[in-house]
Amino acid sequence: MKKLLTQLAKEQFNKDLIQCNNAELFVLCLALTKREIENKKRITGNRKLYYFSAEFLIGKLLSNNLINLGLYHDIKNELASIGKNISDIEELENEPSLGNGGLGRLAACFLDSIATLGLPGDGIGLNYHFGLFKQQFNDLKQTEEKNAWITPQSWLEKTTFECDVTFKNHQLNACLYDISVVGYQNGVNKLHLFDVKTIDESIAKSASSFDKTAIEKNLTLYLYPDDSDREGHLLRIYQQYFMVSAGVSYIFDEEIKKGHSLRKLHEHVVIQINDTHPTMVIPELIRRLQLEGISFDEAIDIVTKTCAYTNHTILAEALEKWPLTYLEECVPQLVPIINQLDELIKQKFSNKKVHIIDEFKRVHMANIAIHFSFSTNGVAKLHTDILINEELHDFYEIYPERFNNKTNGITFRRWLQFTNQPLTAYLESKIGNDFYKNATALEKLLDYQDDSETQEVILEIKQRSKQHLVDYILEKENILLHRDGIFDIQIKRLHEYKRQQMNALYVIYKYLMIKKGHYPKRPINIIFGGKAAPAYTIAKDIIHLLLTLSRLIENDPIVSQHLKLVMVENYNVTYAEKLIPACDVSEQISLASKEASGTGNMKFMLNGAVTLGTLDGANVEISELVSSENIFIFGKSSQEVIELYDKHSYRSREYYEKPEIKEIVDFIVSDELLSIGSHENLSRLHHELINKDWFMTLLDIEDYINTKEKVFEMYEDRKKWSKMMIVNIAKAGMFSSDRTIKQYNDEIWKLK
Ligand code: 26Q
Repeated sequence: MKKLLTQLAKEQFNKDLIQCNNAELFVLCLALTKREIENKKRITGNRKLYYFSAEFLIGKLLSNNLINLGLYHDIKNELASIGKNISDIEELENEPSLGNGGLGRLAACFLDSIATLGLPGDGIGLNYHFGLFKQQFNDLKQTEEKNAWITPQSWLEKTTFECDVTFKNHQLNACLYDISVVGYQNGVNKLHLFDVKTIDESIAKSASSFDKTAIEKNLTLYLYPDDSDREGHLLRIYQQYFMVSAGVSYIFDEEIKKGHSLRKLHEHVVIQINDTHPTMVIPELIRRLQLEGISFDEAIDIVTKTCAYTNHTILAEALEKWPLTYLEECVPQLVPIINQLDELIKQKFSNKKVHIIDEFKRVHMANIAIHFSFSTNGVAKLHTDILINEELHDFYEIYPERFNNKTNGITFRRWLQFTNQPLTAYLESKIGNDFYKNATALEKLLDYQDDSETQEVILEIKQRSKQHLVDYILEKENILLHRDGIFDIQIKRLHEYKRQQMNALYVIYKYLMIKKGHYPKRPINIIFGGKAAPAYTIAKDIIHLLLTLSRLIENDPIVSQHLKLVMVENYNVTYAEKLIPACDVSEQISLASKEASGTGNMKFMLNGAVTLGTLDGANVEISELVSSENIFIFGKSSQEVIELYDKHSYRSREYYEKPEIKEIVDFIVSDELLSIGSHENLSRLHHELINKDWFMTLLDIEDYINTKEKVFEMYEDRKKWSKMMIVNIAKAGMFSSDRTIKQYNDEIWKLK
């Protein structure tokens, strides 16, 4: 065994390894990893990608970096030799929560795959001093705390890069921190996180209260502060412009150092715009190229050939539209350019839906991104089809060749090799190690789907993961789950379209059944995790309902023998890593047409969970791959849902009037729940479901309950269930982000 840490302990602390405490061991692991990364080659090439994103939800990096460096098992064993568990050392790292959810985590998986494939590609983002808020539950309600993560032990590397970013009334000095992104058995790219030199952490009072006008002190303090007021919107514009302007300075610097002419930017540089948040890079690039003596027309041509845009949502409220007056107030230098772009488009096209500035003088960021980039992609087949046929159809008619699909993926280094080491080792023993480099090699496992021994081992591995999770949740949440029960998990941001409320209604259904003496064959554990945006009232009401139900069940000595509900506190990447390996049933129950892709669905499948879902986002592709015997699909189709919206014909009350549904929905405001929870929250949610239900919970509730009952019945055929698990694992290869990135590169980036 290599004695890597032992030697370092002597050098750094003049101690034997065994004399080091966990904090010192953590420092040693970090020092070792950083040194190894420094010795890796920087990935280079003649054409380079810059992935611009307001979010990079990278999660803890120690173990991930060790895996990619090929050192994880050596270090784990060396620690074990002195009686230490590597997971106790991992614990000491703060998680950088520099993202909200799917979009930010996708960016992190992509960076891992880009480096793993040896492609020259850096991330461009912001160094938020406080990540997404820390969620706490008080009085069965979510409260938000600020979430600091930067310490001397963080992965940030201070660089010497500096540039000025100009706003209307100030000029800010940008500085740059890098985080190295090491590929699996490959070289290093960088995640560049820009920061403001004059940032002042002391003005951060709580999770969202601070002086929002002192830009020079607060610009990079928080990831997307609560945007319910005008100041919040302005701050977001400042953040976005700061990121793209500093990013352009960085790119120009690199290009000039390489001796490239900025006239040929598109030959050497490709910029991927991750949702609309970095769209100001387009007018900013045009402005900066003009400052270099390039004409407006030529600048447009260069920029259009350099930029590519990814759309992650079709929810109208998530498409950014900034009032022109806000841009005038923050970044007046962009306004003439945006006006010129708008005129250009208005001359060419009379269709108002493709205009950049609308009649209310709002700037449609997605419209800029589509007109002035060479590629627009959706993130799953169904999502791209909906963009092409519905949401962006008018653009598709203008630029059919620009539209393309890139179904999302996840990095198997983190979501299999790291999170599920027993499964990984077993897979390797069965089918060899090809799948590390070529994920579709997992299909070899299909040969074993009917093999009793394989089926048994797969079930045993799952059982061990469940036991770990039971221990962890008991410690963290003080709830004892049924170790031999079914583990049904829904983890994702709280949003009405994701329909956590529908799962809650199932819990009520089951609770009432148990109360009537109909006990399930086996205990059921229903687990939730997720944060609600601080200003999203209904999402917070749903959390309150879940916490109230959980308390009701815990207080009931009979029901709790058969049913458990836990809403875990502060769900984040680290928590996901503990939950996913233990899951039996993966809840992917969004209203069809609303979830662009989902990526949790892929992580669960890879870890041997079976999906209970609607035909939405990437569930459609999962379902095609595993075929209908190995997935549970329910609910109305996206076409039916789109039609209901078009015709304005959905009335939740009509569904509510059905006695079975009424009984369940009315339980939200029953004496039992009101004696524990808050009248205000519960009755608001109850009212919302009956009178609005914009995301059609009651439309699918019956089908959902019936299908879920079928799932739990099927679970009792342990052989058959294990076969389903095996097929799901075997077919997950398609969802490796290595595949996704290869497609981005072959079809969009063309890096050499
Ligand atoms: C918009 C305007 C103003 C302020 C904030 C925003 C904003 C912030 C974050 C809009 C959207 C987001 C995040 C979106 C997101 O995470 N989308 C998810 O992206 C995943 C990766 O493609 C998909 O798998 C999910 O389906 C999609 O919901």
